[in-house]
Amino acid sequence: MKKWLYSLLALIGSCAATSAQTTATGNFVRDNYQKFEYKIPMRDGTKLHTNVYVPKDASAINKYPFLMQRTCYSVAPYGPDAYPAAVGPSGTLMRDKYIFVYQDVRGRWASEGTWTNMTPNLPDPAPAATKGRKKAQPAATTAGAPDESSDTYDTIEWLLKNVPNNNGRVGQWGISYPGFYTAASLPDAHPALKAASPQAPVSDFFFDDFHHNGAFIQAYLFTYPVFGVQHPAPTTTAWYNDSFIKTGSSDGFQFQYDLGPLKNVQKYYKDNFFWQETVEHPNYDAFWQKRSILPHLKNTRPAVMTVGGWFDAEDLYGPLNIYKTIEKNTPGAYNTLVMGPFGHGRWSRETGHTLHSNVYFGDSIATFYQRNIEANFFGHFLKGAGDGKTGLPEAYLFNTGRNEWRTFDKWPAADAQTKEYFLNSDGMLASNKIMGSADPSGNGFTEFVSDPMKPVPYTEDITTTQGFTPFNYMSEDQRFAGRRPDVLTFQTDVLTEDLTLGGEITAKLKVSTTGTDADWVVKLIDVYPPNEPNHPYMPNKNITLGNYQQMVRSEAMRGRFRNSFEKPEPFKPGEITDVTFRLQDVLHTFKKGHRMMIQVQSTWFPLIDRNPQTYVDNIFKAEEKDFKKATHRVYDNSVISVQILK
Ligand code: PG9
Repeated sequence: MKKWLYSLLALIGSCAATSAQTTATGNFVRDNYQKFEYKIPMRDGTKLHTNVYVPKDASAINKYPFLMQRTCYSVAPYGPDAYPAAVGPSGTLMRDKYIFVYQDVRGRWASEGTWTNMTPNLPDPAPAATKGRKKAQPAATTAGAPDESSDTYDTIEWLLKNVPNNNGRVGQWGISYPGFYTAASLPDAHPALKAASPQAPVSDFFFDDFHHNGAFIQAYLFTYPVFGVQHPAPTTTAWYNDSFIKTGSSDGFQFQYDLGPLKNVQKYYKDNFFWQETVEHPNYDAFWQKRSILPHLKNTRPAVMTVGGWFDAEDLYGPLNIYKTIEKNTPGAYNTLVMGPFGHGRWSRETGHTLHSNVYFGDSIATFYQRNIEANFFGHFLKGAGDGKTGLPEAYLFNTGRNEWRTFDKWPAADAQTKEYFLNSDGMLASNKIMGSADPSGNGFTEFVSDPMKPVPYTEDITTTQGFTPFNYMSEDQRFAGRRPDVLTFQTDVLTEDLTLGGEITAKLKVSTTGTDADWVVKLIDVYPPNEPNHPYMPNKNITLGNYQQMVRSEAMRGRFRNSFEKPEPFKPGEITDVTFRLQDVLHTFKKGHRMMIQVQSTWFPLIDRNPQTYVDNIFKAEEKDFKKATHRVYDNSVISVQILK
């Protein structure tokens, strides 16, 4: 779509928003919706606090669908006369009007019960005797508690019967952890659940949020006070502040920058149940496996539109893998994917989608998504024909190098061509195999000394906290890292024509180390030419685009899990070893005159915790003495496999 159209949309949107919000009381929700608070009983008797906002013009002849969010982050404000400034995933849907439902999940805030992270899904439906629904079975989650699918089923059943003037249809959406609760409603879903949009959903904590390929995301240390306590007080105190209070200082999360072993964190979290669980389950064992929602996404009946952001540092694995899992397990389901040029959840805001100081694609992109994609999806299935003829594509993805949306009828695209680039020891990233000269045997390699006491920072200034979780690094200039001797750099020649990567990226490293353990980080970078004019979406005054090395995609792999995430293995010193792992998908055009670059390193601090590089059973319990320098080699028949689009 033309840029002028985007800005026109944005202008219309912002006018509509202001006009809608300059109402009698100055609060659009209070003026247009009636609030009700309920304690909805689940099948095991546990009551879940639920706020319901009903459009004031709802009636027997003007019925509305439900649009629900279930959350562990509090449905504040509490109290029958306390109204939020907005409801729904965006101002667009708030003005389109739905019966908006917000529920504190089991064990959180004003709801009863016991909280458990990423509630494991109960076994598949019990026999017909229980109306095809799971029985509340003990031990599968916490004692006697059902799962999120059951709680959502019971909530929907209750709402349909007890909230007047509903049209019998229910939608669910949620961003991040609420995105997990949306996906967790899909197994054995209630028949009235017609449309679900998991957005930046957590799918599996061993690959989303708390770990990336088994490497612990140390930058999340300060979030444990939120996720490792039962029943935070049902107040309007933002849970975010709660995490600072619990860590006893206003900058409570500074301790994540401590170069000591993680066992030192114990003094902060000795009675934090999620920290104990994280520490006692360093491998992908049953504890984490049963908390993944992916194995349960089968026979999906509700229409699904999964949404993610290419610059989402927290949950990029989640949206891509929820979409792909449903596609694989339930071919023919209405299952679509939207990936925009956003950070975590930034598509839901009317304004302010800036990805901190770097790339910024403007408010009109989010407005376009809200009005042309999200409103269409929910409107069709909850108010319209509901026959799946939404006119939306299977995949609506934004090309971050061309600054434009592109639609696909399959993702990864059917016509994507796989191409392999070698990490040659002469620093070239070449698709033709140029053997390095460093080793007469022809096995060229590049080597570096990795010192866990001098780790590579994940961002230029690690003292600048990035808010709740790491963020800015997803598009940050990587020249600060490339200058280091412990960061290997490989780049193509200057591109003589545009090169579009669209699809999956796999790193197939051949490495060796003098140690017995090592992590591997691979970063895909777009190198701008010296004379690149400033882009409309790189307006940051501090950034001169000349020679900018923009991070496009990056991922870590804890080397001990190279053969199995469940059964870690040490490295044999000096032995050439395969370490193969997936970076998350991408849609990015490297323009003519740019270069494509790969950086390889072994530390990424404090984004991921430091690998002692001496194999120990549990890195969370490593001692100072275990942290040792090691010399790592990357052999030039290492390959980065990408998918190229015309
Ligand atoms: N995905 C985000 C998150 C989940 C759990 C821990 C930390 C962050 C989120 O819900 O915002």
